[in-house]
Amino acid sequence: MAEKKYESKDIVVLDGLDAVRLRPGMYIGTTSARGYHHILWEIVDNAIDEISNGHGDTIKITINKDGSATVEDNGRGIPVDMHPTLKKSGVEVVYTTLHAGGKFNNENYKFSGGLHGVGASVTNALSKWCKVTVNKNGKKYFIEFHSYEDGRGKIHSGVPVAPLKEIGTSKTSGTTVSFLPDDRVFGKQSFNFETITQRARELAFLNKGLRIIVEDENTAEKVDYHYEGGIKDFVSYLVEGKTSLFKTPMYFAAESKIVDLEVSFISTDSYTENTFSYVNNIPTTEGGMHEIGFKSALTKVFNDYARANNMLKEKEPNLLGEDFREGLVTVINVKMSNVQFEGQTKTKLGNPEARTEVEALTIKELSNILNDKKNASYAEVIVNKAKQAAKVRLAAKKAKELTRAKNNAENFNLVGKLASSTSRDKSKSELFIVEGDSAGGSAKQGRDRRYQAILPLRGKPLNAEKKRIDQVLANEEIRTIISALDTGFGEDFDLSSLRYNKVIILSDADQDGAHIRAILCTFFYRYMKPLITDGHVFIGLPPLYKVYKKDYEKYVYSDAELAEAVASAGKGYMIQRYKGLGEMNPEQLWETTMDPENRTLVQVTIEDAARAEKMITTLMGDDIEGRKAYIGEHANFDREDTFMRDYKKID
Ligand code: TSJ
Repeated sequence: MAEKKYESKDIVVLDGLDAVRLRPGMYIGTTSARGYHHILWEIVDNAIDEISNGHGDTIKITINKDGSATVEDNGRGIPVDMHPTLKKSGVEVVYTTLHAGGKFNNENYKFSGGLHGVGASVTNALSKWCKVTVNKNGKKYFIEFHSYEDGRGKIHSGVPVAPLKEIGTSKTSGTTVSFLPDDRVFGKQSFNFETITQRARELAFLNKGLRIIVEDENTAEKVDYHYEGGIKDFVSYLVEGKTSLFKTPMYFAAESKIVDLEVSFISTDSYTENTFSYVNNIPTTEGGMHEIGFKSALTKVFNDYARANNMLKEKEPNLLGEDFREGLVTVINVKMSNVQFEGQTKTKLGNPEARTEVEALTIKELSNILNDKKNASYAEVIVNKAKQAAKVRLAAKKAKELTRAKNNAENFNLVGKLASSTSRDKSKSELFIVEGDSAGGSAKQGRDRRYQAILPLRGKPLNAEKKRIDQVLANEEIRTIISALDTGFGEDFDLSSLRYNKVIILSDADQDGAHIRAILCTFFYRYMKPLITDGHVFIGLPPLYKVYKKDYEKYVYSDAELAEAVASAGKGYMIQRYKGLGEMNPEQLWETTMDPENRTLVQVTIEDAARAEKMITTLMGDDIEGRKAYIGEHANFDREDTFMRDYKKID
């Protein structure tokens, strides 16, 4: 057989948009719910760029009845004139050319973000249709794009139905875009109001003055976010329910050729620090150069202040950064060009110039603020708290050494409490932390002892949010958990020594149970964060009811399911309600809650640190009313139970 010749004419050049369709993951990461919303944020980003550069002030996002979304701004309107070389209108260029748009041109916009900066054309390529209306120059213009199948199995993506057309007059200016994500790409999905409002609120905080409205036409739900204080309001929002040591958050803004910087922080009576940083509206969860620059400036300015005001004696050593940051809640908002993201999740700012710029600007602004006698109380609160923190730091170091020695001695004590598993295979092994001795006993008898270890918890472990590390360690339940996991904690935490692949919290379906879950998750979040971020923490769901009669038995996990079970049971059924795990015998507990074949586990994940933070504060902080309301609303412990956002249901 003759070899087929491979010639230039055989090389397929994929049209830009068709390439997007072929490999959507390359452009939007995933076609899951996250990707589905990503194509919305691509559009919203464009509107935000226009507004943050001084044109317009309002964005409206609408979830329409047909599943499409509409984004509208009151900016200048996308340019409608003919592109000189491409012979298309500006709108058409933006929508059919990868990486086109004002945001790729530094002359139009000083800095411009975009989640990944792929542009509106990606949204167009992955939509069934896309309609753009531009109000500009007293006129109204319209263009529609569609993705269609040509009858030979090929899908043509994001093709204009007709060139841009003038369709009327207009007294306003702005851009309106509607699009329907294509189910041939995304499957059957829909826009989620909560997901959209959460991010919309964050964007409103990060872009002072921006008004962003979100409406769901299906439910008539509507929110309207607008923060004149910007990230200062963000900080106040984050510490609602905490005890603040300042009247209002500290705030400064500064600009240079390289960065626009905005910082706000407040001191609270908590013992942990929380920094939320953003670059071009993107959360930098892994931190990076801007955070490092801010932190070293903060340490320098406050140490200088303490020395100058005789709060640190000559022979006393400087306080550490961590001392000053104890209890501090900080938001850092940076805008800059040519950002480089690094790190495991590409959320760490790598640009070295961000470090030097943020450091220099912070030193200048913060020193100015502290030099003003009016602000003396801010500085004093922080320095005094830092001095206290330094004292405790030294005490904690001693306590830690002590605990290490003690824990070794107590390991035999642990033997009595922990029923270990027999297999050495870590990947299959699970640790159940079980509320109460009686449920613990049932779990020990009912388990698969090869892979399942049981640790019964007697009292409530203490609230990690409110305690210093030495007090946390003084608690026996917490020490028992640390010993059982074998990972160490805090800075010494070492995930590779983790003895169990899954750590499963089993507590009762009542408020006490919810509280225990919250306490344990808070402890893990504060002192063993990778345990959560690496997906090792789960919540086991026990049944709420058993519906049964002769020859029929069904366990029911939520009130919603109960009616169904009753209906399928027919006449003469009985209902047993389980108030606690302790009411189940070992076989029942195994069957309903522990057996990997039958059980439902919910994975605890933290996608959004700011939100998890807020939730933990509400659950664990001083705001008892807020906590009650929260638990009442969310922790009724059926299958939708949410302690932190984005539980993933597994098993
Ligand atoms: F993503 C998008 F392109 F579809 C889109 C763009 C979606 C939405 C809702 C808004 C926008 C958008 C773009 N709003 N405003 C603008 N502005 C411009 O594109 C623009 C306008 C005028 C000039 C100028 O130099 O006169 C320059 C630009 C980039």
